Amino acid sequence: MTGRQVDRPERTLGLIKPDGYPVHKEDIFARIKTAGFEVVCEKEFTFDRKVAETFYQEHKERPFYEELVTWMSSAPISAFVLEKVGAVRAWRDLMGPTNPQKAREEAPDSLRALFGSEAPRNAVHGSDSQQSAQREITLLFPDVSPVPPKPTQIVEEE
Ligand code: RTP
Ligand code: MG
Repeated sequence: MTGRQVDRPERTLGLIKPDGYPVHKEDIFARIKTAGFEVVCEKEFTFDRKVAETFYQEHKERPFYEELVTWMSSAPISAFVLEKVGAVRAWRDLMGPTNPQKAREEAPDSLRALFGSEAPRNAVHGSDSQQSAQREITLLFPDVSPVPPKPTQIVEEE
């Protein structure tokens, strides 16, 4: 027997960026719930600049890095951990393409199409891989497990 492929839940990190928070928070969370995510935890805070630099370290050499870090640490945002089977991909699909204009053309129901304005102001962030999700969750929610707890095993007595 080859064994059955079981789709296990995973966790991802989402942000509502300064252009989306607080005005679109309610609408965004309504869509998150409709899409079947469990919201594991959520907090509202303003990025310390140093933490924002660490959060976006993969973009350090990119021309937009300084502007991005300055913008992201300029005002309160919402951060949350989402759980679902295939959560990383599912949350990125719900967000839509990075550029809101492209999102409106290609994925008009996506969050960035609906709530983003003009690049780089695209309302939401999502981890781009399970590895990024674990790094980002650990950075912003040190007390929260970046992976779902293992299901309790029920041992049947003979
Ligand atoms: P995110 O990390 O926010 O979920 O977005 P993403 O993966 O779709 O895009 P990424 O390449 O990781 O870029 C991070 C954020 O930087 C801003 N950006 N500005 N001016 C520009 O050319 C530019 N490119 C990206 C966006 O806010 C993007 O979400
Ligand atoms: Mg990214």
